[in-house]
Amino acid sequence: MSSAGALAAAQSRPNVVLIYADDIGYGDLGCYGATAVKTPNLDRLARQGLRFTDAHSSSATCTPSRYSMLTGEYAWRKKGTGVLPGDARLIIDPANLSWPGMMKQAGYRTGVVGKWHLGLGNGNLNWNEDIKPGPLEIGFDSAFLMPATGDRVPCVYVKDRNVVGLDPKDPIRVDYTKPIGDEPTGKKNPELLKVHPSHGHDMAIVNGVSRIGYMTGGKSALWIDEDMAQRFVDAAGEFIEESRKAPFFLYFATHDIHVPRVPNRRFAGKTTMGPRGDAIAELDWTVGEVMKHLKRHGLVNNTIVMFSSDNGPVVDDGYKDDAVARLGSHRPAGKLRGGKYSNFEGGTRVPLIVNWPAGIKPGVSDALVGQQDFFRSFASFAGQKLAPDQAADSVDVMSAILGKSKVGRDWIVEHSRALSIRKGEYKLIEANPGVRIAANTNQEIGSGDQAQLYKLSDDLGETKDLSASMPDKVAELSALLAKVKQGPVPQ
Ligand code: NG6
Ligand code: CA
Repeated sequence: MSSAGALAAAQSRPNVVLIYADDIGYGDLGCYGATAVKTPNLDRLARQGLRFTDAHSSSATCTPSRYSMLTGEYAWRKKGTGVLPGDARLIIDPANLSWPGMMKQAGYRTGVVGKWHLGLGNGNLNWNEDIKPGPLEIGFDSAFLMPATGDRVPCVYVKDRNVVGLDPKDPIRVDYTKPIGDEPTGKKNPELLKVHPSHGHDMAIVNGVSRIGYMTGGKSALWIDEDMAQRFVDAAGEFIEESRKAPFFLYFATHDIHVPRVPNRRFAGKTTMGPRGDAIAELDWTVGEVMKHLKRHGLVNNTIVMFSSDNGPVVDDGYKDDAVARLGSHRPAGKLRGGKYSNFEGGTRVPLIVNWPAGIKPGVSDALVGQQDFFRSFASFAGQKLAPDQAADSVDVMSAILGKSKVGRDWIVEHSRALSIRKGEYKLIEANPGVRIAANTNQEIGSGDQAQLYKLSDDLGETKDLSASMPDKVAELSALLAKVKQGPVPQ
């Protein structure tokens, strides 16, 4: 296609905005059954769009889910894709086409705002110079990032390739192995903290919150947790404004509701659940603000807005923020067992809402879809051909995403400490001996000395292990899982 032809084709295409929340569970939103927190903006998006009941992040933690989603390759195939420290190198190979790179080829303007957590640079990064490779090298035209997580240093924003607001006379240093100089730490100086750790998180202190990792310098660039949601909304607004004439793809990854949960003052006390509930209220506000930005430019009708989460919920993830004490009857994973870090469904089955007034009829879909499928699905939607070895674990489920088909994937692999496989009504969790409940987070890992088998159609809560009575099913699913482990199996 000529470039003018490509442009004309692109102009008839809807924009794509993915709002990717952090640690939001299957039961954390009103539209998925929560009553202890109000999520009117998300509920509206769901009511006027398609709400999925069986959508999955690829993993039960952040980095691998994001890696799989952006590359279309299961993260567990590649070493070094576990939860990353804030000084990790970029784990996505710029030589391979990624989801944003494909969107760019299809004529979209591409941007990322928010949590990255996929590493930056090539190792030994100097935060005071140009930061690369990073999102701009894998196909994003613009970036406004939190480099890793809210609980990991460096606690600064990066715009495109530079730390925002950095004073060159006060350079940033980051170390994940030892304290730098005699800077205060959460461990030595708890009197300086406004939010205290419950486990880990006792290193560098920034904004009265101790984090993972040590940093010094960059004082003028340090973030203020309470302002973070606003900063991200503003950056998303800027990107939408700059891109309003082109079709655009925005990957907007919120910090909410990851720890430390320090929402803006205006959300404090919005729920009876303390900061975890208030962070959900802030997340819902964020969604409303993004919609307002789209509305201001008349873009709501022709934008596909998707909302999902990188992994299931966790209550105590390392800070004393009252989340356990004030949970009440709220069930963060809804009817599912387990949550973040778990091989039970609560680990990866997450909310997915897809809203496109011009193209999607409102409803509920039970189709099985994975976030790693977005890449191939949107490639087919945008008319981009992918070779079989590109995005090799990604399945084209676009007709399910658009509500034209009730059927998504045939089977899916879920990843936490071990792998699980889902096919039809059954789910197999491979044998993975070890503690059943993680000591600090009190999360059920899904471990077991033998493989476990559940029939989800009768037993969504995974309470009855059928492995002993159904050896043939165990063998069938184990064989499929073994095959997928060896390499991508198309479906
Ligand atoms: C864990 C952290 C937890 C969280 C998680 C990653 C400790 C004790 N716990 O190691 O707080 O940061 O990593 O979360 O440090 S994720 O959603 O980014 O995967
Ligand atoms: Ca997460």
